[in-house]
Amino acid sequence: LDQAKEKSLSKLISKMLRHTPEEFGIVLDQEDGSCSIDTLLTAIQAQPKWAWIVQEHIEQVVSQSEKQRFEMIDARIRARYGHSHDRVSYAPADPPSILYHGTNKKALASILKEGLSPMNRQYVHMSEGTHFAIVAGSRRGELVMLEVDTLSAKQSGITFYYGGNEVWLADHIPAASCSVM
Ligand code: HQG
Repeated sequence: LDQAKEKSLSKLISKMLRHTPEEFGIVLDQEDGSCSIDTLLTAIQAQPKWAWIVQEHIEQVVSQSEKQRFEMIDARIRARYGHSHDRVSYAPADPPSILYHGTNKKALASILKEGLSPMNRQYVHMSEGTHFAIVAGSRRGELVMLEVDTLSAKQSGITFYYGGNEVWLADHIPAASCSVM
């Protein structure tokens, strides 16, 4: 796969494993959000544009993803994070004292008032380093970087979950635990 095709296939797999599996006849495991690689492959091949895809192409997308969006375990595959519908359950975990969330200027006033909400996803996404937060926040306008004080969030009763590869998740982050960098 060349880079453009790899990116485009990665987007299709994200759609299938994070957002609308039912649209592709995929049923995800309710606990971990996985399906068998065969199921995913069959669903991809059913798209006329992608009829030529084989398992190695999926493996390439999984291994080349800088963010390690997907995880393959034995004969199964899942998105590590980012789900909009099927809620994947994670074990609670203890985050570093500071996490980063990149957003855009237009969202700032609302975030500073209401805190961070999952919006169209199942969880708020934060990262351990600034790199992925900058990438996330730069997608929709002028970047604003927020620092999340995880200790203060925990004291307000927030549970943190680890999605893997520096990505942390929570149901909500109170405004009082967010500060602009
Ligand atoms: C904002 C990508 C107004 C929030 C990324 C964000 C990430 C609020 C947007 C992952 C708000 C939601 C997730 C509030 C939050 N008022 N706006 N109260 N609370 N927001 O895409 O974190 O490449 O659902 O700041 O890199 O941007 O797909 O979340 O701007 O890791 O693998 O509402 O998705 O990863 O946007 O991105 P998103 P996100 P992938």
